[in-house]
Amino acid sequence: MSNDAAALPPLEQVDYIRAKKGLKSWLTTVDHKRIAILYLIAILTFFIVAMGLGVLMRLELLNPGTDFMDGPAYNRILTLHGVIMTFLFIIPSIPAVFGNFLLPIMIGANDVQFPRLNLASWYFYMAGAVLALIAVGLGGVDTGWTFYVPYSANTDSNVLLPMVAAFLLGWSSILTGLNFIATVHRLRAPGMKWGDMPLFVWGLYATSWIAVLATPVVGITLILVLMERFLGIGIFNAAMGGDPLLFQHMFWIYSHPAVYVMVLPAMGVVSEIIPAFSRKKIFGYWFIAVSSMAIAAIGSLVWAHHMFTSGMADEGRVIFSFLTFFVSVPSAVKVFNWLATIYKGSIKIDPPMLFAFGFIFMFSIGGFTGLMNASLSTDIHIHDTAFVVAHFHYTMFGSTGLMFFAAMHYWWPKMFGRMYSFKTAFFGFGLFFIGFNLLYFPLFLAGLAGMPRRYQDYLPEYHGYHAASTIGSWIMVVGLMILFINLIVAIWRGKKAPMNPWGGATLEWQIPSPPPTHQFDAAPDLTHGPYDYDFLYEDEDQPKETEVKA
Ligand SMILES: [Cu+2]
Repeated sequence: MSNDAAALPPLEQVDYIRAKKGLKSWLTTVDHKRIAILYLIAILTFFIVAMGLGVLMRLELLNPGTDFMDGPAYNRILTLHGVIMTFLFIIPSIPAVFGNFLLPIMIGANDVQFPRLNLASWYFYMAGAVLALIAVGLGGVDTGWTFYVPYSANTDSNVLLPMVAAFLLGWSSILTGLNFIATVHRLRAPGMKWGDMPLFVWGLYATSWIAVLATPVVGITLILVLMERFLGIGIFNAAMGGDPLLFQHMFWIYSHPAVYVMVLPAMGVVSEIIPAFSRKKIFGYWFIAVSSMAIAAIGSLVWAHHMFTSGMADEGRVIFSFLTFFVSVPSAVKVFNWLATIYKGSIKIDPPMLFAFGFIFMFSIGGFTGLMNASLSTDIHIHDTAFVVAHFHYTMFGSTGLMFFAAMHYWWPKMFGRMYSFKTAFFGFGLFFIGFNLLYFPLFLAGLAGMPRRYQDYLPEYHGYHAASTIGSWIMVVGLMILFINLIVAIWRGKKAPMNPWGGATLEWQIPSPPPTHQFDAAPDLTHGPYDYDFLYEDEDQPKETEVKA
């Protein structure tokens, strides 16, 4: 055996990035960490494409009248922005990237329960993405991301491909959910009880149940539209004995719980970052864990709050309005517990913690305006206005999107073994935060003043709101690009990352950065809980490196 071979560490000790070379080794990998990176590249790319479409829409709305995009073109760009952001970015974002990378490590396992199925989920995702892009090439679709009938059953634009794309993306989400549920039930390290799991894992677990139980409903709904459109079977068309409201009920029975598929993982990331940078045990561990499950359960009973102006019965409206108020209770419990954890903590403001503070600000605005949407009297007025657009961008983009970027800044050193420039990250965050609020907050005011959503043009009295909003979009995009470039450059130029740069107590901070292919060659010892920091700080300022004992 040559000296070189003897000198090389055993394969499973080489980090997962350098373990095998070549594109094929990535496209056929069953390593959860590599699959996470495949998702990261795809999801970030689609986010940037859809963000570009958003900037184009804002540019058109800078002034009243048509500048470069007429109504039909605007409808197609708007639909594409919505479809990509919803199905290709925000729904898979945190579970597919950080769930895949961290879930097995956080419970002391070497991979998910079904590694090959995990890779298949990525290929379902890519197949859906490719179909969506082909649809763009064929002229796009102009129905809006909600594909409402009767228009989607009759429009000339191509709905078949985008609907099949959404169907395949749904399967990617279902299979990932199944995998995560099986992994949490079967692969926890010996001695790790449910109450020892990090709260991010609880967030993913609750999310996975929604993905498995609710996603099939939207899949069936889209198939029914295609059956009516191509086979002439009357399901939603009133003239053929169908009911268009049935579509709305079925669509939102999935799509409202889907907002919790988006926000529950984000809340899980907040529950990891806040105690680590407050160096304080999380306040009310079980309240947060149970509220994740409560949000998943109650969140499945509120869908018709999207239909308060659809002509549904008053009794129904009152019930769904009440349930929508009710689902905000477990969310408020989480916000209270995060603030209680910060209170009297020894706070360290590194980039991930700044994002977590940003989340609490954005999510609170999104939450409170959600209560305005939930109350029947105000919703009748603000339904389908720019107010709703601002609301869901604060909850989806300002909360989940922001926590996706926070997760990148928290776990980048672990995923790539490199630190990034904090100064640049703070600067990028600042521009993002200012730009975001200048972009979306004026839309609350425009909506209250009657500005409809999805309109390519507007009356002169709305000009001020739109001009401010468009300028905000430029500032925000510059901030985001600075954040992304800072992280990507760090992969090659960043200082080598220690095993535990933030002083975290969950298991990923007790294995090397980046981790080896097989992160645990023996069951990890679980001598302390996920938020017990004392063992790290005994009488030193810096967290000591604690290797997982073989
Ligand atoms: Cu909803």
